[in-house]
Amino acid sequence: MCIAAVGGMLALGPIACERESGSPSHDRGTPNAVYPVRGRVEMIPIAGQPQSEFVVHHEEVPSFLGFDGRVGMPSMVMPLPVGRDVSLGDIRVGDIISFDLAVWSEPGHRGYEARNIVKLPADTRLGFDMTPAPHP
Ligand SMILES: [Cu+2]
Repeated sequence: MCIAAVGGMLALGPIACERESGSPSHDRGTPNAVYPVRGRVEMIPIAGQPQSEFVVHHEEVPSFLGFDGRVGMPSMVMPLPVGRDVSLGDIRVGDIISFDLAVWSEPGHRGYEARNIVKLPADTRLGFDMTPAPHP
């Protein structure tokens, strides 16, 4: 899957980057796979600002099957097209969310989008946040 590193934070050389993967979805039919994912919102698209987009720091997705056949997607910060019928509603930067990552993997129709975005409790600990708890 195409992973556009945000702010140059991530070295993602080995991950195949498909230009088409982030294109907005229309009626692409049933996705080839849907992965439940959790993460923290890093950016929210702002109306009138085409550069803004929905960006999530997501946890590892161990079962993810990449377009290049690789299994697993590491935790990373990535822009996510949002499903056409999905409203971000009251989702804000910093929110912890769960969502379904829908993936279309047929050559020529590849793409992905976030669906079923649900806000999780603010104290939800994500895999990449697992620092030792302070001693009581
Ligand atoms: Cu990713």
